[in-house]
Amino acid sequence: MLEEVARFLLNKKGITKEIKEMRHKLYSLLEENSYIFSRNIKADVGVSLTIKEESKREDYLSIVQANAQRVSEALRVIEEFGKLNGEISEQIKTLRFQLYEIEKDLSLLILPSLPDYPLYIIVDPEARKKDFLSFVDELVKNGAKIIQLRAKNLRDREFYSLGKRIKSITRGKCCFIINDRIDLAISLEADGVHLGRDDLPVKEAEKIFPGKIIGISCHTENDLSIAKNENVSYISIGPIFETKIKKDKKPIGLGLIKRARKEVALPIVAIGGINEENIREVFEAGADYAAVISAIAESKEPGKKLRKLLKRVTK
Ligand code: TZP
Ligand code: MG
Repeated sequence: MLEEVARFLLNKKGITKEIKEMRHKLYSLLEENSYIFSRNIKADVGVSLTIKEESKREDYLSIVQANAQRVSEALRVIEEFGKLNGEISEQIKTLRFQLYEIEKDLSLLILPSLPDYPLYIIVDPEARKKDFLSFVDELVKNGAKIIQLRAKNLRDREFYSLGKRIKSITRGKCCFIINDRIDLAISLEADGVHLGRDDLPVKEAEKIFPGKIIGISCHTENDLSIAKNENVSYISIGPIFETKIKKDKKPIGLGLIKRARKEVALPIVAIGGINEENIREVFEAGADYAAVISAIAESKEPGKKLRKLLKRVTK
């Protein structure tokens, strides 16, 4: 099943090959040890046992998770029985750990992801008071690939109509994310939502906004360990540097990005006080994306500013 997902759904040669090799290795280990002959379908009392959850899966991600779980349980059983005759057990254990990596890689490939483009631009009408829509338009014309609409103080109707206009500017050109408001993300048919620690839990968001990008904010080590176990497309970490947008939040520096890079496979978006001078530091620390508000919103030539920031991290 995992091989089919990698091969036919994701079209990924590398991971398909890895799973195939793993399968062959397992067969040869089992054959060498005559395990295959212990199988007896007719007399197997487990054949007719199915549990309700097995007959329904919500999405591809749950198929991968359920099947990886089955493979892992099967390997565990062989590993235990294998202890009776020595070395096969260790080899099966290696396969089991390899399986965990495969499950993680497949899950990441299945979750919808942010475009492969280092700038995550947050547009906020409070940070850019004049010509807001032409400002957004200029960013898209200058190649922006990720735009998040953040509007903490707009009423629903205003948020919605602003969102509609941004949706039409970004359509087909740029990934459009909504901050905080999953209800508006749904009604605007955005590509994703960014949730803070006080917003709807990811598990609930997944149910009502399936197959979409869900990102969450992390400020502490604890946030990070929670995020590790959630089906999110990315995590944001910050504020990294001093920022006037969140004056009440103390900057956390680059440490959490470095730790996250070692501990989680999820894409990392660095945020907070990022500008031309310091943008390289966040990528050097391990971030995959830099999110910016003021650096671009306060520029007289936002398109030019975007290109300058991009140049700092791509040359
Ligand atoms: N979350 C953490 S810092 C921040 C948010 C929304 C503000 C980022 O704005 P700026 O102007 O790029 O510092
Ligand atoms: Mg928020």
